[in-house]
Amino acid sequence: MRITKIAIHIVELTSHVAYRMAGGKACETVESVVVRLETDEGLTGWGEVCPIPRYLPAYARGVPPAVEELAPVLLGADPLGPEALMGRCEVALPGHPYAKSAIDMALWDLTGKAAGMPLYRLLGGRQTDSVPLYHSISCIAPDEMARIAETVYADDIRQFQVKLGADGDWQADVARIRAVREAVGPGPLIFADWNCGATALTAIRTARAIRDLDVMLEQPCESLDACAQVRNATGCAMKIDEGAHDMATLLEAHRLGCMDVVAVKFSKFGGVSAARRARDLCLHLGTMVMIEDVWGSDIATAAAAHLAVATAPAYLLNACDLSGYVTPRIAPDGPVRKRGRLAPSDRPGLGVSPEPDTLGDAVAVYA
Ligand code: 0XW
Ligand code: MG
Repeated sequence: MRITKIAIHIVELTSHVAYRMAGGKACETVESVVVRLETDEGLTGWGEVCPIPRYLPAYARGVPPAVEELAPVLLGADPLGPEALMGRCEVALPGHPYAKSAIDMALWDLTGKAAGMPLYRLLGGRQTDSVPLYHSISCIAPDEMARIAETVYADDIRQFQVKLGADGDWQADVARIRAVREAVGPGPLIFADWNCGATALTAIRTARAIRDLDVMLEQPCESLDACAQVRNATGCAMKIDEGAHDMATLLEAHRLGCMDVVAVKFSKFGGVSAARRARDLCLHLGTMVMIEDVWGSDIATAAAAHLAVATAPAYLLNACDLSGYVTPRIAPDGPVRKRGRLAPSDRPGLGVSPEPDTLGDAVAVYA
């Protein structure tokens, strides 16, 4: 089988609820990049990457030039066996993991379709029917955040991400955490996410003010050293997100003792292949994982569902139904939240059929 055509589509995704984070980061309407690979045997593979502006060293408009650079490697190549082809892409263009993420995802979709198997089977096999989800709550007024928490609690969500720091008021952040904990009661998991936006001092003061509550902290500061300082000073369990994006940073966070949980996001690491390797290292280290991406719609959500069900449930904290936060749905047959959980399709590959009308015309085609 040979790749005969690469097409890139850009779809604007708008959040159902205005979504704000620390440091002025927001994703009210963001561009998601869809990569479509076509083959001489009539199969089509789909990949998606949706970088939130200012979130990571990644931007949507950076994807098409990277794909153009890699087109000579991809066109005419055998797509089956994504890691082999991605290795050649790494030689041709080192780095740019977020752009490669969409290509690698599309190669896995093709490999699954060629094998006639759902992706989870190629990733080692299904270890569970469905996986738990968390719900991420935008950094807004504490009572509004509590209302959102109550609504999704009624849909059986038991893990809550409370965004902090958007207004630079640490006492408001204390109120946010308290309001959500009060709304959901003592059992559910809460992670308080600063998205790198706090100093160690602010994060320590905030965490000490809620020390009577059971709350996990998430990526309070930009550097892993500062995150470790917060972890040591507060004794609170910590999730590392932005700071762990390759094998070296995973090992560093582990060495510093600040990584109780880590977000394995496809576009941080470079796709499904790289995320699977990262997951395996985390399980070896004894770190629990969340399988997701930065943002996106049905294609990225489907990929997360497949890798998540192929992950040992004891080490899988959750996955994220990104498509549930945004409109439009790129592929209405993609996996959706059901009773607080997510399950992948049993159709071959990712099992998603993107809508041509939603994708619109390709912004670039290589053939
Ligand atoms: C990347 N986000 C903003 C979207 C996902 O829901 C999780 C969240 C994060 O930073 O963890
Ligand atoms: Mg985070």
